[in-house]
Amino acid sequence: MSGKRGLVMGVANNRSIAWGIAKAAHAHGAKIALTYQGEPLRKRVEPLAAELDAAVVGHCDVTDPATIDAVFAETERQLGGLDFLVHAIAFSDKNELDGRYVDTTADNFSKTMLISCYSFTAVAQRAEKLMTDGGSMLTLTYYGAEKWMPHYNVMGVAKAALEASVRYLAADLGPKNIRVNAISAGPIKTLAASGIGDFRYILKWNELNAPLRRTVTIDEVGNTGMYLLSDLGRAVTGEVHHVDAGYHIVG
Ligand code: 0WD
Repeated sequence: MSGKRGLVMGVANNRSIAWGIAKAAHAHGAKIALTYQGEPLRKRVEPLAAELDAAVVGHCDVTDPATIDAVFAETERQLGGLDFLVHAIAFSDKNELDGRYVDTTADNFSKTMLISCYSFTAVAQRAEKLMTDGGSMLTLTYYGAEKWMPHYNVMGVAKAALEASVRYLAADLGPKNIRVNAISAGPIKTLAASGIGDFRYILKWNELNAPLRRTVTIDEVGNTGMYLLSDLGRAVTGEVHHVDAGYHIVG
């Protein structure tokens, strides 16, 4: 990763998957830029950025396109261009991540799709312009895109669309040597995960049933991210790679 410049979006705190990826990229020599969502997260992200000597390129709320434009302009100013992009952003109304999918409201359906799915396309549009020498884009998904999972509900539908968009983006951007992949991570206790009903039970279930008989860590997701973001994975695009202790083969 030495000499590579990357924008990592979705660090909320030191438990975030995005933080696991940022740490690994830094350890392998990359120059990182981080965004934050809103003032309260700025206070958490700034000290984390300092640990990695990372640039903080501003507030980004993906529902506000002006903030997306602003952080990409700042990234270009501070890093001069981009070699990789990490999108680790998702949101749905907590009240609808419990109970039945059939009760999803139109409002929350649209919001979940916009923040958890379309935002990857929105940031890919901006990143493409900065990846003048090829590049690698990575998003985060979950097994609930492939199979019904308790309480994952509309987020599962959004992740299925996100995985499809990985394939369409990979086809569009491949001729520019820009690769687009996803990591399907096993459950990890983060801020976002705490909104999902019965999450502790889901963790325990994975621990008991995954082939490796355990759950995964943000550092393990980060290390796999290095394969997809670096030249080690230079022939890999349009892929959804499971980092889940093997749960997807049994679940
Ligand atoms: O078990 C898990 N934790 C898994 C997470 C398993 C498989 C996949 N994932 C995915 C999530 O769905 C998400 O896409 O990994 C990605 C990162 O999630 P995370 O690391 O689990 O969660 P967290 O540390 O909370 O980071 C997600 C962040 C937000 O945090 P909060 O908790 O404050 O909502 O996404 C960002 C925000 O920083 N985010 C936004 N960023 C810009 N604009 C927005 C928004 N509108 N909404 C959320």
